[in-house]
Amino acid sequence: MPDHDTILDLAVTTAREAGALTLEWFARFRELEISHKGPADFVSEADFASERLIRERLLGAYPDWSLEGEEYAPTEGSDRTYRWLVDPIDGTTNFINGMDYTISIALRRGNETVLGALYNPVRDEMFTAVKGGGSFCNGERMRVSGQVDTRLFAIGTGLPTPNLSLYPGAYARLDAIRAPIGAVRIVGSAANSCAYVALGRLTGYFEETGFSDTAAGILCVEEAGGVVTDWWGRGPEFYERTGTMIVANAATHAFLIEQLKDVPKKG
Ligand code: LIP
Repeated sequence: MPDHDTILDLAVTTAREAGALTLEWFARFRELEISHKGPADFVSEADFASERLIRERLLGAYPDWSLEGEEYAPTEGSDRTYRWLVDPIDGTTNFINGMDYTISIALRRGNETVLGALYNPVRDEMFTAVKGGGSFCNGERMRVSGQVDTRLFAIGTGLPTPNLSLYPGAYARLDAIRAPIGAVRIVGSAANSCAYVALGRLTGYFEETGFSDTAAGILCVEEAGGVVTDWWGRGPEFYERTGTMIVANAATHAFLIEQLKDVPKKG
């Protein structure tokens, strides 16, 4: 088993390569207006190409490990201990509108995330984390915000697309947090939102979304001193399955648990 730094280097190089590849589509997003292709085809070409590249690099280096991505059926390796979780483009709606998206790669050993690389090619920001080794943005150590004043909280969330109606309570939750805080922000990529919490740009973030989008981001937040639970304050055995999660500094986390408790929820 190679050391974590060696594996992280591979994840970082791979995320950068996938970033460069997807930027070629991203740069042409205005062509969608005149293209015969719909937005779904446009983004899925980029998504598939990104995941193919990531699969080749990661499984090429560690052929016995498993890999679960968003676009292809999972690959089950002979070594069941290690599993990559990949989102080749997180923030596809942002992507087709020319806004920030991310590429997320996390490595799981059994039930824990041991390292992750999360890359925003638009801003050229690389977020990395190793369990017990801290989390970094372009090599600089990250710490969650120290903000404790509710009036200055900046809280990220997401409004799922499409079929918002399948997510009851989305607007009620916005309403529940709106009044006392400084700002609500929809970053448009769950992974990037987690990274922004780790960096202190957001004091917290909550959403119901896929775990493969957020596994690397969650480790970044934990390693930056943040709190991660589901909407009921419960641990990974719940939020990894349901995707309902809060990642935040301690003060924002306590605020969100309290404010969201009476709003209709799934999970
Ligand atoms: C999406 C996100 C978006 C979130 C959605 C979904 P996709 O992922 O990152 O921010 O609101 O719930 O998870 O579909 O772009 O990979």
